[in-house]
Amino acid sequence: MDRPNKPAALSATGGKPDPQAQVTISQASSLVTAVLPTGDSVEVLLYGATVVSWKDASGQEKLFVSTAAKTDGSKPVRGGIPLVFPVFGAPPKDHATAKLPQHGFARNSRWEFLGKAGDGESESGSVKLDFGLSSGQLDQAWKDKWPYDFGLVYSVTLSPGKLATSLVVSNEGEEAFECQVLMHTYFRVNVGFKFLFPASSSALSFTLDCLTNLIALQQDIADTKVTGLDSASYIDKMDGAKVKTQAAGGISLSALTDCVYTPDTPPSDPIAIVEGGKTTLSISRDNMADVVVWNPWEEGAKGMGDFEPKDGWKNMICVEAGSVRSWTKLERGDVWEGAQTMTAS
Ligand code: TA6
Repeated sequence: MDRPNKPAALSATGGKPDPQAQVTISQASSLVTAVLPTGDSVEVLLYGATVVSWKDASGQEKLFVSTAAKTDGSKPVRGGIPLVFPVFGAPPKDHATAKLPQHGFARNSRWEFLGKAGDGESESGSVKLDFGLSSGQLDQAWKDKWPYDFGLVYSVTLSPGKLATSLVVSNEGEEAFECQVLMHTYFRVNVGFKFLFPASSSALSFTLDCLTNLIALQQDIADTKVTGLDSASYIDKMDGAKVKTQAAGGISLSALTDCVYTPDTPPSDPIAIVEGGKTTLSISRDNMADVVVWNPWEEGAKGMGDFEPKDGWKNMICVEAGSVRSWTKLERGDVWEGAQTMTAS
């Protein structure tokens, strides 16, 4: 007899024996997992349709998830890719979203798994997982705070070395509404070591130099840059929301950073995360003009009960694609779509 809650293996091609992706859903944790024949994998929690893991073929995790993150629905997941809708940040007092919590309700609602791409709907060797959230299935508590008829379809597409996420927002009602969308991606900054060959002559000093270099050169956020935003206008939320222009040479972080960039280059131009001089990830956008760069730093991490380990801020950076600096107004029947493609180098 089958053991209870045994994950049901759902072949992405209707059970035909082929090397395509394997998709499983575990009813207990409502977690959808897809694994490609290459070994690349993605895990999506139905709670918030939150991507909580993206690994490349070697099994290297690309996303940061706090070890104290709640995944039981008691609060939004601290890490992965929380979805921000219909409002980014603290809602304005004089706006229709005023009664909603920071970042809206999408990341703390239960979505439904709509299924996986069948044959022909995705490039070979990739798999598309679709998730849905609509006003019809929204908790009454949220509906009371934001009474509009909407539909969301969130697609997570895994292909070798890439993960794409796209959101389609539709106005299903008679009344127009305004919204903001953001994919609040927490990227891992991998702890690693840069070895610098010491120029020492004697064996003893060579050994000492090696040790010194080893200790001194641990890579973390201090060795990380974000490129592709040079000369972009940005709002510095840590400096009175002043509007500034990004200097050339990329963005290095040395303190709590919370900036909303609106580059005037095409969204398809990649934003890159560069660790120790090597590009490890690039993000291209579609129809999402803004990019938020955030790191809570030591003080921010200390202040978040669900942020662990407390020095984890050294090994993560949020680079968040979104449409947040203005409102998108959807009239009856209007549809909006925004997407990001993350490519591991
Ligand atoms: O995206 C950056 C930000 O808006 C920061 O201001 C910080 O609040 C972060 O999101 C996390 O917000 P949360 O509501 O998840 O604690």
